Amino acid sequence: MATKKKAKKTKPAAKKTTAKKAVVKKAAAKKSAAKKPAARKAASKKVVKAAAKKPAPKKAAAKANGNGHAFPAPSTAPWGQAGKALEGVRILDFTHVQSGPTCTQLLAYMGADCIKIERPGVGDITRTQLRDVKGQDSLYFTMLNGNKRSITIDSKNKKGIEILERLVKTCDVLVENFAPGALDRMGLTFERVHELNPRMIYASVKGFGPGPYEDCKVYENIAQCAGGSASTTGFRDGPPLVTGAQIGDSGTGLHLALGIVTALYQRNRTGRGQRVLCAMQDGVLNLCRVKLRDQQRLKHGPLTEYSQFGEGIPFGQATPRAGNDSGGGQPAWLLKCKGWETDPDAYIYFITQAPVWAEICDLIGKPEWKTDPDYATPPARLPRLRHIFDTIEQWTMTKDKFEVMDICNKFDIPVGPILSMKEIAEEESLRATGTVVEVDHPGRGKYLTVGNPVKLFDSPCEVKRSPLLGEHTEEILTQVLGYTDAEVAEIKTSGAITPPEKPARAEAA
Ligand code: CAO
Repeated sequence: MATKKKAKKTKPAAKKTTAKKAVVKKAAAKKSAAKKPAARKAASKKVVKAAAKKPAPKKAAAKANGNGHAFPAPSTAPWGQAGKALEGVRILDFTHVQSGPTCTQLLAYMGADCIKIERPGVGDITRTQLRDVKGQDSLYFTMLNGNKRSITIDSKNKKGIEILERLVKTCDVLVENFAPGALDRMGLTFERVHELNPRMIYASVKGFGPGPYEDCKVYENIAQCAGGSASTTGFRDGPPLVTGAQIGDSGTGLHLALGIVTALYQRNRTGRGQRVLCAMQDGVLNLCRVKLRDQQRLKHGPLTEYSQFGEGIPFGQATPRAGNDSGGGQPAWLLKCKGWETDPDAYIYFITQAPVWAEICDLIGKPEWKTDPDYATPPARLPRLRHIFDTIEQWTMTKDKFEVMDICNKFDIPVGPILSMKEIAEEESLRATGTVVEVDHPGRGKYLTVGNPVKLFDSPCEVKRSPLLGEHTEEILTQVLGYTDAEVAEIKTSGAITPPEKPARAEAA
């Protein structure tokens, strides 16, 4: 009984929303009633309908609220003490590997209660991948699953499905990134989930959207290749290259997070959830938008900001690889700095921004370029970029990358040092802002993770360690789902939350 009571307590989302609706209705009713005394007696529902039809009350609301919507009065709580942005949102996190976990970790950072479902005895495959500490959860896992709770459920066990369906009823968002069809095979089709909980937002990452490849499994680099990134990365005379930034996985996770919060926002109005789908190919292409821009520009002549133009090399049919060219309207290149012979990261990215051209000329000892017609204007410089950057490099090679940065910043010349991961890990300013965070883990000890890169000033982020496999199973069964102790004991013998007798196939790479 006690546990059931607790379970009821832990359903704030639905209650809050209903309460919020009531406030909205009441506010609208008040305004409407002020104009039309006859309506005063009407039920708040009717008043809202009337407000929608008649322009006068709408105007009144707009006057009061700026854009015509009724909102709660601004909180008087001090900044950061009015609750987290996504407090009250509960997520059924059926994600694994990288793309899905990136999304749900971010939502958990924003305050959502993220319940990660893992296979008993196995868990997310990344727990054991690329292990650095024997027998402990890997950094691959721990850095993508902070701020979450873990429950083990065998989704192929009858009782397991029953527990999952109970979770569906109490969550706001289901996030998954299984291979196409896997969730359907568990019986958790969108239709079934929507039937159980019409408010559920059902969010998926897949490799490809509907089309010829929709059934394919996809990993990071496949998405980079299929989304246009690889063909436009690297040097012209070399093969396509994948990038270190995980734009296929983490990039798509970010897109999905935006889709989810947008769907939550729409649900406030419609009362119903919806499907949200992010295909990794689409996510990568979205990040490569400027390269599709260049593809279309090719029809109208050479891409003059690409160094291949200055080198007199003709363009082909497709956007070429641009090496370290800027990709924007301000020519730029990567230049060696002092120590480059031994330090692989002794480089600086140097942008010859037009408004500071005169300062650049003075700095590198070429004041005559300020007035020389071959160098004085951006179009004149385009065919000579190679020579210009070689000359600037003669100057940067006399200083280390931080000296170049300091000197150039004084003149507002945009430059950026190549920072190694070692330098980033040790960078104090990133620690100070919570972008790099050290957390303590009971198994592996202290480790660094990337905190919330999005800073919300009224929803500060506290980064917590990742959960151990099944660490919160009992807590979730009793406190969230309301199972009694006797029922939990029964669940324990059903095989729904414990590994099957025959160990699952070892999947770690
Ligand atoms: N209990 C029981 N079974 C479970 C379970 C649980 N709690 N959780 C997962 N499973 C099962 C699934 O039901 C599925 O079984 P069936 O195929 O028999 O139905 C199985 O585990 C494996 O799912 P999967 O096919 O998704 O996993 P995989 O390792 O073979 O493939 C990946 C991995 C990433 C290629 C695939 O999931 C995928 O393409 N996902 C979509 C794209 C994506 O997110 N890619 C990014 C990955 S990060 O680089």
